[in-house]
Parts: sequence; C-alpha cells; structure tokens
Amino acid sequence: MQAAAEPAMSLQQAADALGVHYQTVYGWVRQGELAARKSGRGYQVSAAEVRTLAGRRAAGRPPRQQIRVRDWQAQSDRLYAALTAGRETLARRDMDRLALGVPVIDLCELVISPALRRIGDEWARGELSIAVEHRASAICERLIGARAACQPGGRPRGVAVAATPPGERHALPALMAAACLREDHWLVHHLAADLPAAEVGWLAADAGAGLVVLSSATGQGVATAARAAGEIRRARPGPAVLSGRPGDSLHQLVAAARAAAGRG
Ligand code: B12
Repeated sequence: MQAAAEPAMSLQQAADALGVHYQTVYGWVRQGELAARKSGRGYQVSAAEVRTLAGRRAAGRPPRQQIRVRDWQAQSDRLYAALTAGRETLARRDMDRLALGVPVIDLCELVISPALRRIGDEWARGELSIAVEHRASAICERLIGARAACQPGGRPRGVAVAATPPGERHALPALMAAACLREDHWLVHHLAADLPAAEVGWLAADAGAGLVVLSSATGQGVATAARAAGEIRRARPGPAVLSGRPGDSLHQLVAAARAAAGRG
C-alpha cells in the first residue's frame, strides 16, 4: 500500500527509469510484481518501489515473465503421478520450471492442492497406503517450503503469524498461507502445526503482528480454530484473526488479509 506523501510515478516514467518498454512495466503491474494504484485512466507506482525493482534487476533477479499454462489439470495430474511414485526430483524439476513464471498462489491452488485432494480421496477409499500419502505430503512440504523460504524484500505490507490450531496436524495449508502472504509482501512468522492458542497469541504480540492466520484441513480443526481465535482475541485485543477452512481459497485469504491491513 502506498503512503499518501510518497512520491509517485506514471508507468511511462517508471518504464523510463527502469530502461524498459511501457508494456513491460504494465505487465509487471498486472502480474503483481509492481504495486500500483489507479489514477484517472492510468496507474501510478511509488518511486521507492521502482527503485527496489531497479535494485533487484541490477542484482540479476528480474521480475518473473508470466507463463501461460494451457492445461492446469495436466500439470496437477503430472504432479500427482510424481508424488504417488515418490519421484521427488521430477516433481521439483517441474515445480521449478513452473515457478519461473507462475505465482506461488497459482502453484498451490491449481497444481498442488488438487493433487493433494486426489491423494486424500484415494487414501480414504483405501486405494493408497498411508506410507505413500505421508511420502507425498512430505514432498509437498519441501516443494512449497522452497517457495516460502524468504521474507519479501522492501517494506512489508504488514506482519502476520501463520499456524494451525491445537490438534490440527495438517501443516500444509498453513505453509501455503505463509508462502502466499509472503508473495503478497507480508512479513510472515510461520509456526507450522498444532500450537496452543496462548502460544500463537503471545508470539503475535511479541512480533507486533497485525494478523493471525489459523489454517485447518478438517472439520475438527475448524471447530478448534474458532475457539482458538476467540482465545487469542480475548487475551490481547489487536491482531485480526482469520481462520481458513477446507475448500477455502488462498485468494480469499490474501484478499481478507489486505482488508484486515486496511482496517488496522
Ligand atoms: C496430507 C494429509 C495428511 C498428513 C498431513 C501432513 C502435513 N504435513 O500436512 C497426515 C498424514 C499427518 C494426515 C493426518 C490425518 N488426516 Co489427513 N490429509 C492429508 C491430505 C491428503 C492433504 C491435506 C492438505 O494439505 N490439504 C490442503 C488443501 C489441499 O486443501 P484445503 O483443506 O482445501 O486447504 C485450502 C485452504 O485451507 C486454503 N487456506 C489455507 N490457509 C488459509 C487461511 C484462510 C483464512 C483462508 C481463507 C484459506 C486458507 O489453502 C488451502 C489450499 O487451497 C488431505 C486431503 C484433503 N482433501 O485435504 C487429508 C485429509 C484432510 N485427512 C483426513 C484425515 C481423516 C486425517 C486423519 C484423521 C487420519 C487418521 N485417522 O489419523 C489424520 C488427522 C491428523 C490431525 N490430528 O490433524 C481427511 C479429513 C476428513 C474430514 N473431513 O475431516 C482428509 C480430507 C482425507 C480424506 N479425503 O478423507 N493427513
């Protein structure tokens, strides 16, 4: 979000400063690589963000070029096959290639989650062993972890804590939440799975977090998250607490987090 007093530039001025074509900067805005706000019939970007972007380009880390994936289902099926066969190197190679041009949020929503849901259904029907399901989720932890490893550069949108409620051992949704919030420029403290509410609340206060995210993959987890959220809110008024349920989307999370930041 741009502070009111911060100097702003038009896209053409940003393109000139970065030494690229106007359409290239416009593409970065559309891909979320460069934050912009609508101004009349065009966009304005902050001069500070343009400087940050120029620094990243100079350091050899240019913004992603968008890849147009024609068949997401095929990508997810390919990942499912690699996961169930335990072919981690293949899964990683595919994911690294996609990640060059696909945001983490799309990797999670359109590739990894559908593969995990299929694996869960097959496990529930007794068609996949527990060991194969565990191996697949362990591989996914490493695939997503590689995308969530770094905090964003520049000024963060806000500070968030991501965890699961007590008893909820499904760690992947909170990991995905952490990865997607970092991609959206949040500074995220990822606490992994199964924490007492008091611990989450304490860490949120200690880190000055304005947002706590509790992710659940089961009905039981959803019920526990509701109680934990109440406990966190009662103990220390301050952070907004968002609870994620199975089937909720990460786009909903990112939108709700931005709305909470706007209110804070
Ligand atoms: C991997 C896995 C495990 C692994 C987890 C390992 C790990 N490191 O995470 C292990 C082996 C530990 C496990 C254990 C169990 N599991 Co399990 N597991 C799964 C599996 C295959 C994937 C879980 C996952 O990551 N889901 C995440 C994605 C794919 O789905 P999602 O829930 O829609 O999540 C989205 C949102 O939450 C969103 N999001 C995240 N955070 C936030 C926040 C906000 C605010 C918002 C808006 C959105 C949001 O992001 C996600 C992606 O879009 C699922 C299958 C499934 N359908 O989920 C079963 C599944 C969840 N497990 C199930 C079960 C039954 C169990 C066990 C009870 C089995 C047992 N008898 O021991 C235990 C419970 C353990 C516990 N106490 O928590 C059932 C749950 C049934 C139910 N309705 O409650 C499922 C659905 C399988 C099935 N089809 O039956 N499991």
